[in-house]
Amino acid sequence: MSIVDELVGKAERREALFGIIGLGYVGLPLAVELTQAGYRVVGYDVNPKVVEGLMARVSHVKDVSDATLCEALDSGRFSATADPSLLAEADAISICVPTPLSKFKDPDVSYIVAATEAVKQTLRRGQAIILESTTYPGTTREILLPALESTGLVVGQDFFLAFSPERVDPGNATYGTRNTPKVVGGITPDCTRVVAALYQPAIDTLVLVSTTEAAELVKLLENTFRSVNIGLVNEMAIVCDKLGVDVWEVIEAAATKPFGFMKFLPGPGLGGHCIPIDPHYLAWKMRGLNYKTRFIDLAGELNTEMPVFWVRKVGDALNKNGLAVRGSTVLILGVAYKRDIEDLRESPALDIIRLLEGQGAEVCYHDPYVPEFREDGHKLVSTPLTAETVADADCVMIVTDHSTIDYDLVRTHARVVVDTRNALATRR
Ligand code: SAJ
Repeated sequence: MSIVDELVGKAERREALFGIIGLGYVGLPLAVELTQAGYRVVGYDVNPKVVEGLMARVSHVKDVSDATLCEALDSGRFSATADPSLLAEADAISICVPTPLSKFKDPDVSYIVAATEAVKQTLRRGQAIILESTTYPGTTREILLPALESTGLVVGQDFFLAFSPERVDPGNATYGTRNTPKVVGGITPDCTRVVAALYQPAIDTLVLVSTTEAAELVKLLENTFRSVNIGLVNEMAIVCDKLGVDVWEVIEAAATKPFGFMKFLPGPGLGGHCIPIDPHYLAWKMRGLNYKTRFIDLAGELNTEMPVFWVRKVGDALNKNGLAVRGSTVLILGVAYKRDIEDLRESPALDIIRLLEGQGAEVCYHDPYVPEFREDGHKLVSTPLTAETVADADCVMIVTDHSTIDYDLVRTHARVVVDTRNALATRR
C-alpha cells in the first residue's frame, strides 16, 4: 500500500495522530475541532505556561470555552505538551504560529523557521506537514520544503507538505473552524490529496487549489480586500467631514444597493494581528520583485492616518467648548481592537492615547473587556463607567463600541462626545 493510501486510510478511520504547533487563537480551536472529529491530537507550544494552563483545564483562547477544552481533555484524545519530540509520532502536523511584522514592517518569519526546525528534527516517512500561518507567497516552498528535504526525505513520496490558511475571525459566534471553508494547496497533487483527507473529518468544506503559492495568496487577498475597503471608507469619512456630510448615513444608504456593493464602516483605524499586518507580507515580497503594491501601501497610509484624524476631532470639540487638549480629561470608551473582544494588539486606541497624552491631555479609559493594560511603560486601569466619571470628563471619545457599554449614560451625562464608530446613533 502506498503511503498516500496509508495516510488517507488512517484519516478515514480517524487513526491518524494530529500534531498542532502553536496553541493560540488558531491552533487551539483547530486542535479541539480535530479532537471532536475523532482524532488523537497532541498540541505543542513553546510556552510552558500555555501548556500548564491547558492541562489545568483553563482555556486562554476566548473562542474555546473551558468546558469545550475539558471535553477534549476528558475524551483522552487531546493533550498539550512543551516537548517537541512528541511530534515524531504525529502522522500530520499543523503549524499555527504567529507571523508578525518586524519594526521595519518586514515579515518576521522567525516563528515559522523555529517550527520548521522542530518538525525537521522528527520528520519521518509518512508524515504530512501543513503550514497555516498567514505569510508571503513562496514561504512554504522556499523555507519549509528545503529544510524538510535536507533530511533526505522527498516531498510527495516520503512526506507531504501543504499550505492551508487559517481563517479564524476572533469573536465570531457564527463561523468557527468547522464551518468555515478551508483552502488547501500542496507542493504536489498527492500532498493536496492527503492533507484534504486528513482535514475532511473536521472541516465541512475543503477548497483545493493547485499550489502552495495559490493558497498563500488566497489568504492575503482576503485580508488585503478588507484593508483596502476599510481604507476606502476611512477616506470617505475624511471626505464627508470636510463636506459636512454624515458618512454613516451615506454608507448605510449605499448599502441598500442589493448588488455590487459591500458595506465597510469607518473607524478609529485598523487593529488586530491580521488586517494591519498581512497585506504588508505581500507588499514586502513584491518589493523584492521590483513591483510596488500601491493599493496595499495606500490603504496602509489611510488606515494609519485615522488616529490622527480623530484626535484632531477631539481638539476641535474641546476648542468649541473653550478648552484646550492640554489639561483636559478625555475618557476613552473601548480600547480593544474591535467590538466585544479583549484583544489589544495593534489597537488604534493605543495610538490615540499616545497622541492625546503627547498633547498634554489627561487620558483615562473604560473597557469592560480590558480591566488594565500597560502602555509606554505605565499601567492604565479601566475606569468604572458611571454618571460621575462620564460627567467629570471634558470629552468622552468612543473608540471601540462594545455592546455592553451603557450608551444612554453617555448620551445623558457627557458634555462633549467624539464618536469614532457612530455608536450613539446606532447602539442602544
Ligand atoms: N474594521 C473597520 N471597519 C470595518 C471592518 C473592520 O474599521 O468595516 C476594523 C476593526 O475595527 C478592526 C480591524 O478593522 O480594528 C480588523 O477587523 P476584522 O473584523 O477584519 O478583524 P480581525 O482581524 O479580528 O478578523 C479578521 C477576519 N475578519 C473577518 O473576516 C470579518 C479575517 O479578515 C481573517 O480571517 C482574520 O482576521 C485573520 O485571522 O486573518
